[in-house]
Amino acid sequence: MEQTLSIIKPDAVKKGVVGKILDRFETNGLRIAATRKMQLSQADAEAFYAVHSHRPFFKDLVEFMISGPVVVSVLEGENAVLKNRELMGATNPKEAAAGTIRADFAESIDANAVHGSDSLENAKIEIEFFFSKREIC
Ligand code: IDP
Ligand code: MG
Repeated sequence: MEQTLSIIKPDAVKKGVVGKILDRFETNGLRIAATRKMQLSQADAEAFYAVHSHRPFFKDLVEFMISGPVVVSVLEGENAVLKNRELMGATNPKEAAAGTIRADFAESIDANAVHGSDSLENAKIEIEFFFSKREIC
């Protein structure tokens, strides 16, 4: 049993597809162990995406992530990290496989609807960034 962190990004929250995206997780064997809607601060977004701080798109990424509320969730299930990445589809929605969340709900590589942890190690760090132990059940 694994846990992974999901973020429904501001573009998808604005579009009103939070329920549709959470349904994809539940329908595909990922249980919602914790979830919260919140507005990230600039410091939150910079800290969360610190690994990308040297990338040319970092400033735009932070600006986008604070442009409106997000929905953060802990997803739990067998192979949850990889399963969530498969459900999400490729980073660039134009390259995302048909039927994936990004293919169906995202417009561009900047506004690409969802974040998902890319490894079990990063999942642990990202979950701790957003949730206390007693919020995950
Ligand atoms: P991921 O979200 O599929 O794991 P990462 O490479 O970890 O992709 O990048 C984090 C986020 O940064 C992406 O989801 C996307 O929003 C943004 N991003 C990545 N590459 C680019 C780019 O080349 N231009 C603009 N934004 C990018
Ligand atoms: Mg990533």
